[in-house]
Amino acid sequence: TIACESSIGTWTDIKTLSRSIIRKLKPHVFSINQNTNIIKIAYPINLFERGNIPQLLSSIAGNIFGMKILKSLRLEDIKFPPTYTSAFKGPKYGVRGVRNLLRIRERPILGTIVKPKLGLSAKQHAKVAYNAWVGGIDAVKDDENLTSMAFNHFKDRVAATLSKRDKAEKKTGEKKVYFPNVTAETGEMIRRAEYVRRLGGEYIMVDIITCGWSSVQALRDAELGLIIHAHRAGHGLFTELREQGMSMLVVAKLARLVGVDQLHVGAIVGKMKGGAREVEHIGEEITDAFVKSSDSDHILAQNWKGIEPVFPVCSGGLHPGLVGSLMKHMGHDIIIQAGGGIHGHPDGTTSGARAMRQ
Ligand code: CAP
Ligand code: MG
Repeated sequence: TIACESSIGTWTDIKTLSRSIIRKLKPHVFSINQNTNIIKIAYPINLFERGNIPQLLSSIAGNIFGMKILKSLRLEDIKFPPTYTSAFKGPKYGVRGVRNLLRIRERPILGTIVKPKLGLSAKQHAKVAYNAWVGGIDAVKDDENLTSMAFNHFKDRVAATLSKRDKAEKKTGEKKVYFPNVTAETGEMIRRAEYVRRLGGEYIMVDIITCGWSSVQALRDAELGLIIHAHRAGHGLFTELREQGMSMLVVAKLARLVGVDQLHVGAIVGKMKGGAREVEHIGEEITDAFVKSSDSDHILAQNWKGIEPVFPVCSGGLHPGLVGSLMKHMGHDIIIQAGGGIHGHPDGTTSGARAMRQ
């Protein structure tokens, strides 16, 4: 039923379905494991429009999730052939581009989220950002629900914060970056991104789940010359339950296809859910960093030709005391972010940033 509803079938035999359609487009259920309840289905490539994520999801993660015949269903993974991945641009910058811009070769990139999430004025926001940068943080970002607010307009905040970035660079002699949250209706989002570019920003941040795949793809395809930081707020709506929904691994693969440069994947030791195995696995899949012959072809299959790796972001409840154990799991090719773990330092943001850098 899953294969059928997701491709050419429906609940009953239909006179309009010819033998030739069946021959060309029928799916193949090639593995059913009755112990694990894992089912693997192969679909002919012509069932899918190249470059169209909504069409892919309407097919294999569409009607079938609402059908009475299934008690529960979870989409755990998708493997794409090169003919499918090649229709997408993927990240413009990815791990390489970010490291080149920041001129940081070995260590993890350090970021902070300005806190409180909401409430500071544009000027106060810029000041907190400055304090974090001069303490040793590389990147400052807006929080996921900070867009253009009555008390903190997007344009004012970007102008004030980028001007503080210039000052922080001058003071420290290091490259500093700011990820303004452009999340909004697609047209407005692109206009906000263009504004960031005009003011000399190199980055934007977007909430990929709440904006939606086509909106994020439009942002990437606008070719604005900006690095895209992807926040995943809301993914838990469908990734949390073990027996229902869609895995974060699938989200990460789709995010890589549409072309975000860095993506929140979980922090294992922090405040958010997500076990070590799951988070490490997502990290491996989007960076291609650990392509080992001892691993299953599953990981090797991720070596998408011509598509840059995504930089994994570990965030949520982190503080200096957790950096060691986080890096034991994730290695050094990560972006580590701490909000509360920096601004909660008893001596304030600059000391928190310094502690994090140390
Ligand atoms: C972290 C954060 C991020 C979470 C999201 C927050 O702040 O800004 O949104 O990291 O989770 O608001 O919680 P703290 P994930 O450092 O103060 O926790 O990265 O798992 O998507
Ligand atoms: Mg946040």
